[in-house]
Amino acid sequence: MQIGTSLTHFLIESQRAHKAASGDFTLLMNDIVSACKVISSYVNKGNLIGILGSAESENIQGETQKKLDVISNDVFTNTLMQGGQVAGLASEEMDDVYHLPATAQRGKYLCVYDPLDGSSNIDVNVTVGTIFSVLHAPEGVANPAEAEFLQPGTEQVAAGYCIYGPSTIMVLTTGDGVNGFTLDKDIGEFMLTHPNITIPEDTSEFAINMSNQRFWDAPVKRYIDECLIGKEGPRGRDFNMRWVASMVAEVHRILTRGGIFMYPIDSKHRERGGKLRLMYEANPMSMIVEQAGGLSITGPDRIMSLAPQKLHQRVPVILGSKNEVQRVWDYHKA
Ligand code: P6P
Repeated sequence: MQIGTSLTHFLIESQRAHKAASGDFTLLMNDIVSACKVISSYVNKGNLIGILGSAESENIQGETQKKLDVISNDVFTNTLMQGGQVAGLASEEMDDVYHLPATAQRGKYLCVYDPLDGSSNIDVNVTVGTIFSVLHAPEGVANPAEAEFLQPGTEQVAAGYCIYGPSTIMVLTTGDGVNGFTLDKDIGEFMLTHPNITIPEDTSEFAINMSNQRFWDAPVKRYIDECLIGKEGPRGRDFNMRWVASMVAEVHRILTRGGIFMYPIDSKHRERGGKLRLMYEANPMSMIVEQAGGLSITGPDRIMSLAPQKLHQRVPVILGSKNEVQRVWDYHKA
């Protein structure tokens, strides 16, 4: 579809292409779009309406919740609950799966989300985003339990994020490529601006939190050391580094110009299994990256093949340009 198509039109055309489609997914996506527009508005207003800073509460991760974390979670949860297209919800900000009120209409999807990823950046006005993953709900189950959410990434119906940066951009895949839509706030519509996104297979830019260097395992130490040696070493070229501490910003940069993002296992996070969460960070971002021609691994394994054990399970994440991630994968097999 050509640049300038609205996301609404794009979804309707996509529905038409799937003859059997009931339209329920289109309605769910419209709910997600509505929630992200509201979150974008709150994020952009920030302290003008006094919503930055701490909510004086903690989530299951033991992280202090920012006011905007809680507000974003409420917006996303209530919008999808009222939209009638889901049978259950789960969020980084809610300890347990969310059961809809008895009177609420149920639908055939589950949605798992990080309503405001990178929120530690909110107070310093750095880019944050919403990450979401859509799964099939089990037939005829009024209140799906945690077990029904624990589906491997390969089972995702759709995945996406909305990045709240200089522009608000919705990036979405339903398993048939990746497309990006920029919010035109004058008309309140997301417009197709990044059709058929593909990640360059090679890169000279890595993203990792270097302060954890002494905790890394040997394969990651080897890879980063070679990048740092640059053209005098085995890579034969110099590398650049970025670290925003906002996964949505890192992934969007990689989709736009290539790169490799690494939050590997390390001795500091080994007990917890890693830093990032499988169900609402690693899996949706892995679907997007793979659909855009990249790779996404834990180090030894493909992330989307993992069988989830717990809703808030953490995993190591190494994703991005195919040839760089493959090199790290090979170092883990060496
Ligand atoms: P660190 C944000 O809290 C997050 O979950 C990801 O968005 C980001 O990539 C990572 O953690 C940043 O971690 O240890 O650098 O603060």
